[in-house]
Parts: sequence; C-alpha cells; structure tokens
Amino acid sequence: MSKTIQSALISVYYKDGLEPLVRLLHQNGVLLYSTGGTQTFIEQLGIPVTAVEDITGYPSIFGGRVKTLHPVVFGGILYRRNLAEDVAQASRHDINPIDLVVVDLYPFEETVASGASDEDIIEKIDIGGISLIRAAAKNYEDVLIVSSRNQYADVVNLLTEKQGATDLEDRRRFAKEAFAMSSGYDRAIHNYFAGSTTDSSDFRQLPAQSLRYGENPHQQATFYGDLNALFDQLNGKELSYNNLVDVDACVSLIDEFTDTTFAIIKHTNACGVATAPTAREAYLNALACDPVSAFGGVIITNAKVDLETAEELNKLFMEILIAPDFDPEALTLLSSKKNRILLKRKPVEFSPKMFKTLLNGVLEQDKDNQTETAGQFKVVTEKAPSDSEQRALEFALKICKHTKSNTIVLANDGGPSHGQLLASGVGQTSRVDALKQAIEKARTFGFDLKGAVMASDAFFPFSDCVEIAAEAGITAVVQPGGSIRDKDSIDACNQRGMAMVTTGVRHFKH
Ligand code: 93A
Repeated sequence: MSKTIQSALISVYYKDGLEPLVRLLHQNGVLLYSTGGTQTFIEQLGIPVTAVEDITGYPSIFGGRVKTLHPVVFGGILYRRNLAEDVAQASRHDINPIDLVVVDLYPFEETVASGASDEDIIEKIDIGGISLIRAAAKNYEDVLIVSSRNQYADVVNLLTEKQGATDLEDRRRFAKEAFAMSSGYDRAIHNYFAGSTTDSSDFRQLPAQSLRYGENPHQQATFYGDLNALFDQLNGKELSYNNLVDVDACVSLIDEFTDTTFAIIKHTNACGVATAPTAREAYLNALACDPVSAFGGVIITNAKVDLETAEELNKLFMEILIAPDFDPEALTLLSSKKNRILLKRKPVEFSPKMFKTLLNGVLEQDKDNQTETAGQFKVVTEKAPSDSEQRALEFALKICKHTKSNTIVLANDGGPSHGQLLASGVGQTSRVDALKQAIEKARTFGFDLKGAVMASDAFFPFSDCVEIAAEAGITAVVQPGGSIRDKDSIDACNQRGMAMVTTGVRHFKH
C-alpha cells in the first residue's frame, strides 16, 4: 500500500551526504525529529527540527547512552496503524506516528580497526540506533527504514519518483537491508568479544557487490568479497558473474607457472596455454592452440605486457586481460577498446579453502594446491620419458589439474622454457571421449601429435586410452595410477614403446 511520509526521525553518526534527503523531506512538509548532533546539523541548514528530548520529555542521559530509548519514540514507530486498539493506545499516551527512520550507526568496526581502547570500543556499541532500525524494519507495513548512509541517494530517488510516498514492496526491501545491516553489526561485535577478526569463510561478512545478473540474465547475483584488494581495473566495463568465474579459473591456472606463460580461458577451461622465453611468443603459441575458442575469451599472463605483445593481443576480441603489469604504451593501445576489461593483478595470497553450496548446505574443502613435478614421477614402463617429454608431462599435468573432469590434456615441449597446450578434452563422461575430443581438436588446428605427451586427471581402468593415444603418435603419459588394472595400460605402453609415469595423486575437478 502506498503511504505518504509525514514524520521522520533522523539520528545519524556521520552527517555527510544527509543534506539532500533532509531538504527533500522539508520540501515535502515532513515533520522532523532528531537527536543532538543530527539536530544541530539540520538546524544549521536552516530547516526546522524537533529535538527527541522535546517529545520524550527526557534529556539525553548517561553520556548519550540513552537518548532515543523511550516508549514515545518506539511506540511512534511500532504501533500498528490499521489496528484500532493500537491507534487508541497511541492517542491515550500522546504517541505520534513516525513514518520514516533514518539511522547511521556508531562506527563500531571502524573504531576497532583504529586500534582504539576497549573503553572507546564499548562506547561505540550502538544500542538506541540498532533498536530504531529493528523497530522500523519490523513495522515495515507502516514505516520506511533507512539504515545506512549508502541508501540516501536511493531513498531520495524513490521519494522524488513517488512524490513523498512509498509502496509496501519498497518498505519491505529497505527492511530486508536493515536486518542485513543489524545482523552484520552484531556479528562484528561478537567477533570483537570472541577475539577474532573477520572470518572469510562467513561470506556475508565480506563486502557485497550486486552484479548486473547471474550466470544468465534472469538470475540475480551478488559477489561477496573485495575485488579492489586483488586487482586494479585499468579499463573496461564492470565484471559480470561469468567473468568472475573465469577470472578465478585464470589465476588458479597461471599460478602453476613461473616461466613466462599465457593462458586463454573459456568457460573455466583452458583453450590455450603456452610457456615461452618472450611474452609475445607465449601469447601467440597459446592462441595457436585454438583460435576459434579464444574469441571472447579471458586471458591471463604472469609477465608484464609489452607493446609488441599488446599489438598481437589487440587483434583479438577478448573479454578480459589480466597481467601483473602493463607497459604504458601497451596499456594505451589495449585501452582503445572501451569495453575490454584490463586487470592489473596485485600480489595477494588466496584463501586455501573453497566452498560450494548444494542440497541446502555447504561443502568446504582445501583447494587442490598440490602439483607433482618430474622428481615425483614414478616411471612404470620399460622406457623412461626423455628430458623433453618429462618437461612436457609436467606442463600438461599443471593444465590437467585445472580442467573439468574427465579430461585428457595433450601437450608438447619446444625445448627448455617452452611448453604448449595442443588440445584437451574437457568435462566428458568418459576418459576415452576426452581423449578422442582432444585428438580431433589438435588435428583441426594443424598439430601433428607425433612425440606429444598426454596427461590424465585420473587413472586408466582399461588400456583403451593408451592404445588410441599411441595410434595418434603420443609417446609419453602421466597419470595418477592406482587402478587394479594399471598393468593393462602399462603393458599397452610397453608393447608400443611408450613411456608412462604415475604420480599417485588424482586431480578431479568437477
Ligand atoms: O548510545 S546509544 O546507543 N543510545 C541511544 O539511545 C541512541 N539513539 C540513537 N546511541 C543512540 N543513537 C545513535 O546516535 C544513532 O545510531 C547515531 O549513530 C547517533 C546520532 O547521534 P547524534 O545525532 O547526537 O549525532
């Protein structure tokens, strides 16, 4: 139901940004009530305001600990306007309605973060303000609650658009935000008493950022976290839900590599990865893997982007480019496309945990932060891999770890400090299908698989993958091992003069 605001109680800690709202309310003829500091602020604007003390008949006492906590105030917020009994009681006790409550709470977290004394921190536990917020939000049927100074602009727009009135759905939306605010505030107080800082596993404590939409336009979405702590966005539009998912996949993959490497990601899987002595060569080799999929992809490198690499990158339509740094001329060139997102990565460690919601619950696990290097490979065939094959196996395994299961990754080594993803089969329901997909893709983009290597995310229960790989020209294989039928695959390798190493570590990614 539409309700016109006729009276408002304003009690805010920080006064900045409040002026346009107060002026609008005054223009609309709204009766204003206020507490000490806020009252002075409003009076200085030349706008009439009634002190809360004047309606409670009580001064602010105990150093301000009790200023709004009074039945006249809470009654004015909480009485039900559509209940005859409540209306009669309000009138009997001289309680006037309060239709709008605007509160900006004592800055508790800020005070804790400033290193203030316990005494000062305790004094910043807001009691009256939080009660005003909860009361007004409870009675959202009749009252609008503005519980944060971040909402001033929103509420000014709303009241301008609706000529000083609000609808029930508006008031309910603000009530929802109000309870998010009050529960976050109380959680911060609890953390302080518990002696803990913000627990990153409790995502609702993290800053929230509304996204334009979720995975698809009909899905609403929010990101909880602080992107500014991780990246400087140097160019382009706002990151979308899917962008964030791909950026996460990008950084996890690139952190496997120390030599100059480029990776191109589509829908969280790599469609191009290459290591090379120069950034330009690494990019071109990554692109060569699958230039079709690379269109509209998300690209990451662990090297500074120079002008000659930027000139190549600029030819491709991409969503996002992430790098630790950009040469100024490279940045100017790449910024010529206004929607292209350029992220400069900050050297920040990521949480070692990951979470996933399902079945109305949450799964928590350690991230798959283990990577096997050649020193940990166990040769299980008569033939051991050559140095070059060993480097290619290491390279392929790093990509395999970050590719959706079932996966097979095919790669090549072009000499020391080189490596190239040739193709992968991703997210297949059988490993044979993954291998077939990889072989076909590699051929489509002109790769000869003779001498290439293959990495598998999990063991081979049958010898079929090895047989198909041998036929395609693949000469070395890395896999976890551990199948009761490992011997079948090992025998198949021996019969075909292939090398196989096992790692003992499975890398499923679902
Ligand atoms: O100390 S309190 O918890 N006691 C109260 O009764 C009370 N009522 C409002 N703090 C209270 N407030 C808070 O005062 C508000 O949340 C706001 O942060 C602040 C505004 O005070 P002033 O208008 O005097 O600057």
